[in-house]
Amino acid sequence: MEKIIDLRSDTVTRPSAEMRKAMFEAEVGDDVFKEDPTVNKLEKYAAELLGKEAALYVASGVMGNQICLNVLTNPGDEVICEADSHIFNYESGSPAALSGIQMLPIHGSRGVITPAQVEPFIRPSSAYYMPRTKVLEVENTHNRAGGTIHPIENIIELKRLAKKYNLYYHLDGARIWNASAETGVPVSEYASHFDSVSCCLSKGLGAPVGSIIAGTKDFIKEAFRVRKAWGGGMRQLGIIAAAGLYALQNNRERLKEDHEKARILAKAINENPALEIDMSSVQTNILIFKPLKISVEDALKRTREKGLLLSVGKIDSLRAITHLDISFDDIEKTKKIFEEVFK
Ligand code: TLP
Repeated sequence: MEKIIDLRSDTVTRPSAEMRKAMFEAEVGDDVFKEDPTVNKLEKYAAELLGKEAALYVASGVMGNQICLNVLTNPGDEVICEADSHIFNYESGSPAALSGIQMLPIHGSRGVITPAQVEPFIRPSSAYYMPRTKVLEVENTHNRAGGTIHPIENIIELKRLAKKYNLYYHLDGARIWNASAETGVPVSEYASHFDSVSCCLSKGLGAPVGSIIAGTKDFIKEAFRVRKAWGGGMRQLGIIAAAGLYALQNNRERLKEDHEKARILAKAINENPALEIDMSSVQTNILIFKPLKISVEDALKRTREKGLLLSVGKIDSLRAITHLDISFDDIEKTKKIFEEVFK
């Protein structure tokens, strides 16, 4: 049977034989008692990599972001984010449902909001009748903007603004590894500017499950409590944490290859008059592009019939993501399918 080329997300990867071996051999204990040696090793390794005092292994990116927001806020508080951010669009309304807080989305450019845009939206602390602005959030790389990298200079300027107004600063770094692999800016440099960070092990890094959150010791102590309260206290967790550790140790460098594959595909999309892509958004492994002659629905159906899976970027656009189970040959096949479907 022909291989299905699955470009829906970088979450669709399957653990490699080496990763499964690491899982099979993992030493385990009860993590609710903090006695799982593999989880402890993963958390220590991740904290060091991110340059933070402590880290916590959590079930997913959503859980990571939401625990961070919960720890940093009180009910009634407000969180400023970019309008296309994951935290605002794709987390099932959890800020309101789980923490009783509201989001204030600001339209940015390629996922980036500037201090000049943000400052007017910070609520005056004297206005007791307004929500309290408590957190400023940044997503890097930015999923819905097409995997765009948040420039480090702007990250630093936003931090200055956050500190000026006593706001916490949170990073949704689900794909911070991609940003770092592409720019050469170490993940610890990115993370150093934030009070809390959340990063996924189950996207480009190829682990089957899990995310890491990191911050100060006190922050992680509280996060540990919230994780348990939300049913995220897991037991012999080392079995899956071993995959996360393997992913962090072995699969970060190779992300550049995913970016190269995305660029090859982006070039073909750009040259196809039946497709539209903003080439300046092509920076890492995510491509967001529009079919000009058929609907998004039709495009999904027709590519699927040819063994190619895509997802929806925004209502009017398609999304293709390269990842470690996609070869250069798959990219060539994808280009051919695009020529047949989009003409
Ligand atoms: N993104 C998924 C979908 O939810 C859209 C994907 O296929 O890209 N932050 C960012 C920036 C993300 O892209 C995602 C997942 C998450 C957080 C949440 O991670 P999970 O799915 O592990 O909860």
